[in-house]
Amino acid sequence: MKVKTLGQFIIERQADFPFAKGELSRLLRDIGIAAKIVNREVSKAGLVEILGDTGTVNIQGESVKKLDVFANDQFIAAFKAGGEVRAIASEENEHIITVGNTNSKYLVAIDPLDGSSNIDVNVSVGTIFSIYRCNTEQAEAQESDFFQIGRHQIAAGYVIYGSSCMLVYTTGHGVNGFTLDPSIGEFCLSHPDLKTPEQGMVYSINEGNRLQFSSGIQNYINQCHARGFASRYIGSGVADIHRNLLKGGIFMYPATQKATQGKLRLLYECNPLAMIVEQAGGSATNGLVSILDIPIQSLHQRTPLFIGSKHMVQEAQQYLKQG
Ligand code: AHM
Ligand code: MG
Repeated sequence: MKVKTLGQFIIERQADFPFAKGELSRLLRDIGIAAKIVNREVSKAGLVEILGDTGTVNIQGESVKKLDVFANDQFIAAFKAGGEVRAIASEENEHIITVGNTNSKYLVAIDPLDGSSNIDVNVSVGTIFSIYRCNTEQAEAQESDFFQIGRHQIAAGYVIYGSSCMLVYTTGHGVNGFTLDPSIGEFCLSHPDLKTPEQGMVYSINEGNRLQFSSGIQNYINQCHARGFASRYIGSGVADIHRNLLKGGIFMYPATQKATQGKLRLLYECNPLAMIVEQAGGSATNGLVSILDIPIQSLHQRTPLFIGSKHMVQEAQQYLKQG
């Protein structure tokens, strides 16, 4: 069988952008390299007990960083060295990070390790990334340069550190998934032109919050029960949405009484996931409008999220209108 690596695929697809000079290709390649390094550390996470606790010094005399901090540092270092990124917005940093590449065209928004509460218990975690064009005239990018609707994303993707490591991305020309072959250290094309089923049999929501949901959502959940849908909730958004993308289903993180805007972040969680799911034929909404059309006013803005198979999201939205 002829294997196609991520690097080969990216170069092949550069023709999708007639005036591209290869910067986006190089940026995607940099993300792939950083993801491999993060994967290596994630898969060693269980050894922390043996090698030394987080915050202490391991047997090699290196200090052991928390994995989410490690992942953040790793991606930032890759963007800095790669030279294609003007500024970064990360879940781990209150403000944007400018990396000194004043001529580069792109901005990256990233959640370096999503679902990080799952690391200690050997459950999948992920990285989510989103790439925008930097439209500023000034050398130094500003926070407001990131305030673009999700529909303006140039590319988006995620990496899932699971039973295998996968990188899934889109540049607006369909979605492709790559699985890391550890024997050759390369991401290989495993899921070309991914399409999500229009209807699924799975709903994913933290039902522990049920009493805090609006009656519309409670009624939709009742409907899922009545139709015998399976409930699946890992608590790692990337893993839940990845499963539903492949098998069909809906993932919901609605507003609750405590979190009136929901929990998830628009810029580096919901927008990239929404672009991927829409590109695969699914939908993503906050209950009223498409996630990709929500105006953004702050880096860490939150939004309710309903994402997945088109017919399921449409039906949930009907219930949401009831209040
Ligand atoms: P994080 O970015 O702090 O890890 O939080 C995001 C995660 C998502 O991956 C997941 O879908 C959600 O939080 C789970 O939240 P909850 O524990 O409230 O159900
Ligand atoms: Mg997150």
